[in-house]
Amino acid sequence: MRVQSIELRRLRLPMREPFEASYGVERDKDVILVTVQTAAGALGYGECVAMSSPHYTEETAHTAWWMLIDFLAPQLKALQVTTTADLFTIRDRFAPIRGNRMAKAALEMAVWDAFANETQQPLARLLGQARAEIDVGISIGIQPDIPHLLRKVEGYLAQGFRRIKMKVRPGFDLDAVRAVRKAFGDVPLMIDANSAYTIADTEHLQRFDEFGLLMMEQPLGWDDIVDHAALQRRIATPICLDESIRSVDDVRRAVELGACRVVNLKPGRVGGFAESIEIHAYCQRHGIDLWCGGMLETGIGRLHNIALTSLPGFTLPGDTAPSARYFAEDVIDPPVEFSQPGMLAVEPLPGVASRVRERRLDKWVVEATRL
Ligand code: OSB
Ligand code: MG
Repeated sequence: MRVQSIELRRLRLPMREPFEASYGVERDKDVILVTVQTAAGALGYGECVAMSSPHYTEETAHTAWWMLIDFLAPQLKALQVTTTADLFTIRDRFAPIRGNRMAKAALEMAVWDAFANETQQPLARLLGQARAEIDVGISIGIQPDIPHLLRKVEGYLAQGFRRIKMKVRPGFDLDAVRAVRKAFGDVPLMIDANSAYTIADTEHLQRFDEFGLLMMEQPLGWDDIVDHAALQRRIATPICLDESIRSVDDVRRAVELGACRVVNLKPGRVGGFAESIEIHAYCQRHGIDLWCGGMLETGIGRLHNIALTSLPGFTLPGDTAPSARYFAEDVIDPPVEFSQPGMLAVEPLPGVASRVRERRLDKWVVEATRL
């Protein structure tokens, strides 16, 4: 397979409801789609998970756009891919460019997707698929008050989601968790603080131990592992790292330091599928619980996350919900739907191209360029 051209499109896709976390509110999905066309005419898609503002990590859709144009796409001009081993060399081509892993992931995943398409192999199988169905949980944004939260939790449990994650921040945390435990008992429950606390809040964070949470996701600094290690020594709740994991080396350092017992893997955050496969292998070797997170992706990123989650080392339900949880209309058709309550089928798709609805997608495009 030879890479012929790369197209970038920026979309503004309407969301059904705003999504609030400690870092801010997301109202529309601002997304870069990367399309790789091969010399034989196959298409591959990749979605950039960078958000419109740098409040989750430092990348934004705007910075990713320019990284892709100025530095990343030129590295793949006329790239030749014969085997999956060649797909792993994309990381080496990108290595001289520091950071910017969301921008890198969008392009790298588009090439994997194109390779699956051109060779007509299911993407999940290329990645190392071990199962045909995955179980999923839901991530609930910060709600205006506890009654709103309880109504949301009730609705998602009724739909069959296998785990509840609630976003927290100082002022919307202990009482909210207590109320959910009181109303719904022993359901699999966790919290995600998106770096809203500091090590000075250790005593406050110890108070979550009484609720038997599955884990506490990224309570401290977005780029920290040292304070997380100190906190983990003083709380019983397992810490899960999200923002501070950018690479397999980050996972190794975090595990060696004792900064986490669980890893949230988002392929779009760590530079793509090759890095994800290595993180998965590391976690399997070291008995670290692993699950696949989400970034409010369109159906394209959603199908990619589902394919990755089919690997055997994903030990806990991920955040990949059906399309309808976020979008009235998705860029793929049919959208991602439950195969049975709380489960998603890993379809044997040779890349996502056959599911993308190009004509529908057009109406959300705000900027486009071909490289
Ligand atoms: O911290 O996991 C996070 C969404 C956007 C940015 C960061 C996060 C999230 C979520 C929602 O928690 C995950 C999803 O449903 O896609
Ligand atoms: Mg998170």
